[in-house]
Amino acid sequence: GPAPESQKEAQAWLDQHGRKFGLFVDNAWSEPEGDANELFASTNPADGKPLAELTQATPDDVDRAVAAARRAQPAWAALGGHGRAKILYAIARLMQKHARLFAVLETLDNGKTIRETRDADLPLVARHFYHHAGWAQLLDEEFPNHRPVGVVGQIVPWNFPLLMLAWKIAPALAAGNTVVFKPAEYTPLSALLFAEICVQAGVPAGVVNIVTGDGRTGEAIVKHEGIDKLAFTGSTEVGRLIREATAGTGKKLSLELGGKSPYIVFDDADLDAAVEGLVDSIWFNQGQVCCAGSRLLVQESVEERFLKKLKSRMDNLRLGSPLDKSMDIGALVDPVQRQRIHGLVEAARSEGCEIYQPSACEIPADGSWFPPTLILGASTSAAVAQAEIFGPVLVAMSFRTPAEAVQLANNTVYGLAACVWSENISLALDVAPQIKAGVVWINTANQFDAACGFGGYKESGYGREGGREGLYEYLVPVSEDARPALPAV
Ligand code: TXE
Repeated sequence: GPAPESQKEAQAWLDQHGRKFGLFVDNAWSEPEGDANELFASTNPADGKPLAELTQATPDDVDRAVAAARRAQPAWAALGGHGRAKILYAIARLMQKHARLFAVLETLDNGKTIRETRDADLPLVARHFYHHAGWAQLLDEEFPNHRPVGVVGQIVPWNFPLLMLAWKIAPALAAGNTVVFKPAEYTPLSALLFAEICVQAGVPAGVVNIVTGDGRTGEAIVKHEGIDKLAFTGSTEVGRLIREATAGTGKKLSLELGGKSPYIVFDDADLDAAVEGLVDSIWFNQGQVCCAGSRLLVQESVEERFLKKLKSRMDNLRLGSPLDKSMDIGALVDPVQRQRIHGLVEAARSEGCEIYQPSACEIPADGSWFPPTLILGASTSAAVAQAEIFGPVLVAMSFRTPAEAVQLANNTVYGLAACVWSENISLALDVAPQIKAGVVWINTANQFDAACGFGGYKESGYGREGGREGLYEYLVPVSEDARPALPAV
């Protein structure tokens, strides 16, 4: 597993806070045991044991956080791009310096494997801050006719707690906004450690405010009149509620919601590489990934061969303690999710589908786990073929022609991502643009880059995160008369 020092450091950090956390507003912690607040627990999903107690922020707390953000915003904007860049670079460096501690804490709180937090989440987080420090520096030159939106409310889910924080906070700060940020109730810890990084990096009071709590806190942020923009990643249902709640308010909004992404394998694909890509696509993070390749569409002529290879690869996946760096599959975030996934798989079984799960896969006695699962023989309209399962469950279907592959790929209310595998680049390049998805990967999967806009079509939401496109979400055009006069030459 990870170096024992990092594990000790994570426990020491929790102990240092008495395993009880208040809210982080105006660069200060509130008392966790105020009269007005309930506490809630965050548990380690790998063993079901509580890690810490957190404060459920009330509408009054949100009000206090928004007021702090409002007070801080003009000076943060006036600091200018170079001033903000300096601080964002400092955050990026500190995230690298403390990457091990963050990786362990994230693994404890979320259940995802240490290999992923160490090799994917943390490097991507640091990269996101570096990238946006660069943008802050270029802002005055590249966006001379824009200004920050103001105060941004940001709400994220539990599947990539820290990475989603970086996707939200880095561009917002680069563009001169201040934020009220809410992590998911299952996974609040890394955001609270991040609060301390902000102080160390020199982020002025009120620029980053972190409030913990469940959907009630989220709702208070969504409805607060002092918020100019909302950025949300999470379920399609809550996305819909937020759209309704903000209709007619003039709040700017970006939504990154669910997916049911197709993974298309043509008969001329490098099948072994495609199997590896699929392992990454659907079993990375236990399939709790918005862009997971959860629908395999394989050309009929290679279907049997491909499924045979896939099943034997599944037999070699190792499930177990997320802190053990030889594990491929960790724990699911919460028993509620396990129950949901179990229900969907059992419904498919009772409808006559074949359910394949590696026989050697042992499920630990405690905690919330689900084995890697392949479903065969589902109809295109079955719940498992249409609903976002958000677990380690792949549904396989076959097609005969490229046209049929495109038709099946688009047979979904979602449009977040897709993969196309073929050694015929003309075929791949012909098929890719016909798929309605925010990103289409060819002969690869899960390539994320801070410079590249990520986001959806259809019910997967709108707005992009990352790169130049992502910055526009945090800026508004200035009207002609508000533009500063050009300096005399
Ligand atoms: O998501 P929620 P849940 C999907 C996935 C999963 C299902 C349920 O299918 O199984 O959603 O997950 C906050 N106003 N995805 O219930 O509720 C909440 O506190 C404002 C896909 O965990 O959407 C958390 O911070 N905020 C998705 C955040 O919204 C509210 C990732 C997300 O939680 C709120 C997560 C409200 N009324 C789940 N209610 C993806 N595609 O990335 C809750 N929240």
